[in-house]
Amino acid sequence: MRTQVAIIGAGPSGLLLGQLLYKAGIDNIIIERQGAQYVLGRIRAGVLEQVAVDLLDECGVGARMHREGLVHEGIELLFKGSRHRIDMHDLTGGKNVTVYGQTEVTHDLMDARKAEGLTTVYDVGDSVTLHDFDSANPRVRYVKDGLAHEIECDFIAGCDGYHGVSRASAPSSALRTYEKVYPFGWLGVLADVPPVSHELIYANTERGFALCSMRSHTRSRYYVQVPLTDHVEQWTDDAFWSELKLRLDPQARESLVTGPSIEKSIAPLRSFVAEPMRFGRLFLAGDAAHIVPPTGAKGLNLAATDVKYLSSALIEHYKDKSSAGIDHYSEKCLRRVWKAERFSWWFTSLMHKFPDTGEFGQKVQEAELDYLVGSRAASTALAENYVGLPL
Ligand code: RFL
Ligand code: PHB
Repeated sequence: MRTQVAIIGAGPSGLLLGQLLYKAGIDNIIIERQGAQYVLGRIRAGVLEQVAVDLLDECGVGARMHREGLVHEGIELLFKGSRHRIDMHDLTGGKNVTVYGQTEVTHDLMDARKAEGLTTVYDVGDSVTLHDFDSANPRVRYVKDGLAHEIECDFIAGCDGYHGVSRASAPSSALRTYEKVYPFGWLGVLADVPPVSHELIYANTERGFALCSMRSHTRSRYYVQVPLTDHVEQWTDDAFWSELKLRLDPQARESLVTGPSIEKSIAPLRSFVAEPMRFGRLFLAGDAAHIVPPTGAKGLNLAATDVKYLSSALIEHYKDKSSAGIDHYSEKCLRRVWKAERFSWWFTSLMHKFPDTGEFGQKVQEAELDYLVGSRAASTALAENYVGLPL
C-alpha cells in the first residue's frame, strides 16, 4: 500500500488532519488502535475556540456544530460563595467560544471521512510500528485481523495521543520532555438534565474545585476535584450530586437538577510537553506532543492548531515545493503550546485546593480571584487566553 501521509490515530487531531489534507488533494490513510465506537465513547472536551470552529468549517463539517453548538460570551467564577461573570465577548472585542462536545466533533469528522470514501483502518491494537522516518521513504507496519500490512508514505503524522506509539518511536536522544503532575483528579458526570446555568461555572471552594458545564440545553457535564486515591466505583450518583451541591452557591444549589449519570469517570491532571514536535519525516500533533490540565479547556483546541500548522506545511511542500513550513512546524507549534500550558497551569493553580498549601493557600487564591474580577486588565488577560490567542 502507498499513500502520501500516513496518520496514526483517529482522534480529533488525526481526523481533522485527514480532512484538511483530503480537501487539498493530498492522499492519506488513518490507522487507529481502537474501533470507531470506542473512540466515540470517550467523553472529553466541550469547549471550542473560534480557531477550532473555523477549521471545522474549512473542512466542510461545521453545519451541525453551527446548528447545535451553544455560543457562549462569558463564564462565571464562583468563590467565597458568590458568582462573578467574566464577559469574554466585551473584554476581547467580540470573541466567543462554542460549547460542542468532542464526541460530536469526532462524529462529524468520521461521517465526512466515510462519505468521501477515505481509508481508516480501525482495530489494529498495539501492532503499529514506524520505520525509516529519517529517510525520504518512511513506512508504517501494522497487523489487522492477523494479517501483516505495510504502508509506504512520504510523511507520518503521529496523532495518537499521550499513550501512542509515535512519540515513543522518536529517538530518545533527540527528545526532551517537561512534565508536571497535579495531586488530584477530576470526577466527571454526564447526565440528561438541563444545565444549572446558561454559562459555565468554575468554582473555587474550601472543599475543592467544581465545574458546571454542558453539552446541550438538556445534557449537562459536571466535574468535582477528587483525590487521586479515589476510585470511580466509590462514587454513587447521590454522593456526586451531594458533593457538587456543597461546592455551589445557594442559588445554583437550589436550581440544580439531578438525575442518573450516563457516564462517570475520573481523569488525572497533568501538564506535559515533548520537544521537538518533528523528527525527520515524523510529526507529532495534539496530545501525542503535549497535555494540559482541562481547567482552561485548551487540549482539543491546541490539537486543532497543531493540525492547522501541519496541514499548511504539508500543502506548502506538495504545492509550492517549499520545506519552509515543515522546517518551522515544531517551533511555531511550541510557541503557542507553551502559552496554553502556562494559562492552563495558572488557571488550575488558582481554582484547585492543593493538599500542601492549607488555609493560607485558600486565602491567597481568594485574594487573587477578588483582584481578577475587580480589575479589567486582569479579567481581560483571562478572557483573551480563554477564547484563544491568535494563531
Ligand atoms: P486523542 O483524542 O487521545 O486521540 C488519539 C487517538 O490515537 C489512538 N491511538 C493509536 N492508534 C494507533 N496506534 C497506536 N499505537 C495508538 N495509540 C493511540 C487512540 O485510540 C485515539 O483514538 O488525541 P488527539 O486527537 O490529539 O486529541 C486531543 C484531545 O482528545 C484532548 O486534548 C482533549 O480531550 C482535552 N480536553 C479538553 N480539550 C479542550 O480543548 N476543551 C475542553 O473542554 C477539554 N476538556 C479534555 C477535557 C480532556 C479530558 N480528559 C478526560 C483527559 C476534559 C477532560 C475530562
Ligand atoms: C467540558 O464540558 O467537558 C469542559 C468544559 C470546560 C473545561 C473542561 C471541560 O474547562
